[in-house]
Amino acid sequence: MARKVYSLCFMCTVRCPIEVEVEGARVLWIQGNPHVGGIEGSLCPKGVAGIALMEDDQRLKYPLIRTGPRGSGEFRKASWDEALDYVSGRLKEIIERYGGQSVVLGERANLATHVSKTFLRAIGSPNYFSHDALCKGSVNTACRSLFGYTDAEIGIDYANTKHLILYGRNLFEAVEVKGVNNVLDAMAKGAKLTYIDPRVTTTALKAHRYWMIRPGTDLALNYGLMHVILKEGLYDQEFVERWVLGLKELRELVEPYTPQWAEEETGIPQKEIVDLARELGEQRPNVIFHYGYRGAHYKNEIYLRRSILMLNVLMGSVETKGGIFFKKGPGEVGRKAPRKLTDQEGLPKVSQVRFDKVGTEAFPLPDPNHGVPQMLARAILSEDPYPIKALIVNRFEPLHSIPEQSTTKEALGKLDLIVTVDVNFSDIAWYSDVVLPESMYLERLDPVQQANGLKPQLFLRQKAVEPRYDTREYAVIIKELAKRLGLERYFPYESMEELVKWQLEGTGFTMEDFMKKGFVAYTDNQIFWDRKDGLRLKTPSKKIEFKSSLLEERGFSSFPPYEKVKRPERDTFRLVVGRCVLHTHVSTQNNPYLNERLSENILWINGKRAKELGIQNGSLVEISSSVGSGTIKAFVTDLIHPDCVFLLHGFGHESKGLGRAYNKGISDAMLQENITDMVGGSPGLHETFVKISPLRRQL
Ligand SMILES: Nc1nc2c(c(=O)[nH]1)N[C@H]1C(S)=C(S)[C@@H](COP(=O)(O)OP(=O)(O)OC[C@H]3O[C@@H](n4cnc5c(=O)[nH]c(N)nc54)[C@H](O)[C@@H]3O)O[C@H]1N2
Ligand SMILES: Nc1nc2c(c(=O)[nH]1)N[C@H]1C(S)=C(S)[C@@H](COP(=O)(O)OP(=O)(O)OC[C@H]3O[C@@H](n4cnc5c(=O)[nH]c(N)nc54)[C@H](O)[C@@H]3O)O[C@H]1N2
Ligand code: SF4
Ligand SMILES: [Mo]
Repeated sequence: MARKVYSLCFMCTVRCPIEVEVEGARVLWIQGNPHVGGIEGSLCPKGVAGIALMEDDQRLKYPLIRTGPRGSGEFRKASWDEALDYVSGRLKEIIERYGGQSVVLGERANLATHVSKTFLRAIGSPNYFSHDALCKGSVNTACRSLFGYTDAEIGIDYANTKHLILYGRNLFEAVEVKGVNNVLDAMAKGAKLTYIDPRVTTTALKAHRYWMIRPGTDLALNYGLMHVILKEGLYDQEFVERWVLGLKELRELVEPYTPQWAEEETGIPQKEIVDLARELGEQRPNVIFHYGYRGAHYKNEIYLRRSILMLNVLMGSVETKGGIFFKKGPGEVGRKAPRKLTDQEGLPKVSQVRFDKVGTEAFPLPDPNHGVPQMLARAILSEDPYPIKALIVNRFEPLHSIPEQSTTKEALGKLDLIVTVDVNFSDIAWYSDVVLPESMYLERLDPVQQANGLKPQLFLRQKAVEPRYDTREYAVIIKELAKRLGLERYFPYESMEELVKWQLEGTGFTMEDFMKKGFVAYTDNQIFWDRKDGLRLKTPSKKIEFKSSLLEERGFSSFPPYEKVKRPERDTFRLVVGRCVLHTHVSTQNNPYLNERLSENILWINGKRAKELGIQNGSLVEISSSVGSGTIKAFVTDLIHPDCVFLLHGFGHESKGLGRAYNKGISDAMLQENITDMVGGSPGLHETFVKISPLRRQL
């Protein structure tokens, strides 16, 4: 008899709630959880491909220990005891000789992040990092500079908006299912969509207004918009007067940036800029300037993201329906959140300088809870601030997710120990000394997800089927390592059930409560703070700081004048990258189902420029930057701005363990220079210029 299990998708990080139909050891069907508003059965194509991942015989099946040279792919199968004894033995030696700080653990932040952080604190290392800075570090810093809250503590009420403005937030391809459904619902009720991107994406096709902006000039557009909004008094004066610190300074800053000036820089007609400002003046406060999901485009990223957030504030679209809001947690209704291992009293605090120097004068502003991974290779190679000897990687791919792959490879070569926890035979797994396979998401129970929002809720990734191979849950793997290092006192569980029960103590919920619908809610009502007097801002002034103490106390300007962007010359282009609806970053290219749909990337290039260079649609071209080069098929099209070429992220895998994705397409990380927004923390993934030429000998 088939049964239904409520769980959370993990084909990407969005974690959409799902309903899994199971019969015996087989998953028959996965769909979105019908009980969750905005999901109601829907799933994206990658979510559907979860079954293909489960059944993939090329995924990691058992622990591996390397036998040949690094990168040779020569491993032997090991038992869990053998693999864990080996890793803990090597870690012990390294910690004794070089200290706990010589161990770095990096991961894509996930439900077990508190387990990773606990492990590092227990061994005396400050060196935890997540993917956050690579994805949106500067958005995080921008939010903290204005509101005192991180971006993770701020949400967007798409469903009730009257106008959504997206700056390269390609929502209909780089999806979150709930977001997409809510935007479609809002549009059905008459909401407008404005989309800005140098490339015509699916989202552009759905928009009422599309602007093919010159890449890198969004800040100029925003200064032009602000100029009109302030000059014509289109903003929410009551809200701004009550909450904003620094309006006068903003006014002075944008005074010279007329719409005409913005047109020259961005290529967007001035009349259209003025029209948008006036339209929003009518629709406010239920308008959203989307501050970005991936905010890692340019080296002035922090100021672009701040400007987008400031536009929301000017429109008064903060803590209002159809605008942006501050997420509410269980504390809001006098209840307790699930416990985290990091809450434990007695867990050591580590105060040493981090490998990336975040929190020091050299790099004061990025969020130390996440760190800055693109500094890893530099730190390993320079041994500054100290030698790093071991890297533990969980659900993260440093070879593709950090720019300048050649330098990352060089740095990895210097390490004494590389351990990877993954579900796929990723390139970093291929390069590791020990590979520890995690059970894929349908096969495991994970720590509790605390979903703060207008209504605080908890979700659970419940196990749908037993693991097919000799794999384990990450939190159990870490507990076993800690045990071998004599640190088990910080890990008060033997199994995932025990950990989840421990987390739920004091919340008023039990595991059984999740069986019925897959989630539990602390309240049924949406909570909005009073916009007149009740915004609990966490900035020092308790205001929305256009004039930011966070920035200015560290010597950074709150209102920098605009710097013109560099334009490409003759045969060079700005390299811009992004996602598509069929793949998740670098994870799914080997998925049997998704690989069949899309198995390699191609290079979008503007028709006129391609003609000048003698490049035909479908022909091979050489692409090279200062740090790497490769060969790729050209997609000649007028749907992209002439200044840039576009490459889908996630291809060019080198692991032969990925039988279907091996050597297909090229990696953007191989071409990108490692350039960072040193204020906000994100890499400038679109700051690299590449040279394109036709490949003379077509293969
Ligand atoms: N060059 C370049 N770098 C980028 C980006 C870019 O566009 N270009 N984008 C940036 C962005 S926005 C982000 S969010 C990051 C993402 O960076 P990553 O986290 O590195 O990318 P992912 O593809 O999400 O996942 C990485 C690994 O997780 C593994 N994995 C999948 N499921 C599981 C699981 O259940 N358990 C375990 N243990 N492992 C699992 C996958 O097999 C894969 O090897 O990259 C950033 N870096
Ligand atoms: N299918 C799928 N969905 C996903 C993910 C996934 O891997 N696959 N990943 C999730 C994650 S972690 C993230 S961070 C989000 C990413 O969500 P988005 O940020 O929406 O997605 P990207 O594809 O990274 O979008 C980059 C877009 O920015 C455009 N762009 C480039 N330069 C400029 C510029 O100067 N100005 C403007 N306005 N636009 C520019 C590019 O052409 C591209 O279309 O997606 C999430 N959803
Ligand atoms: S967006 Fe798609 S892949 Fe990501 S969690 Fe949701 S259903 Fe899964
Ligand atoms: Mo991301």
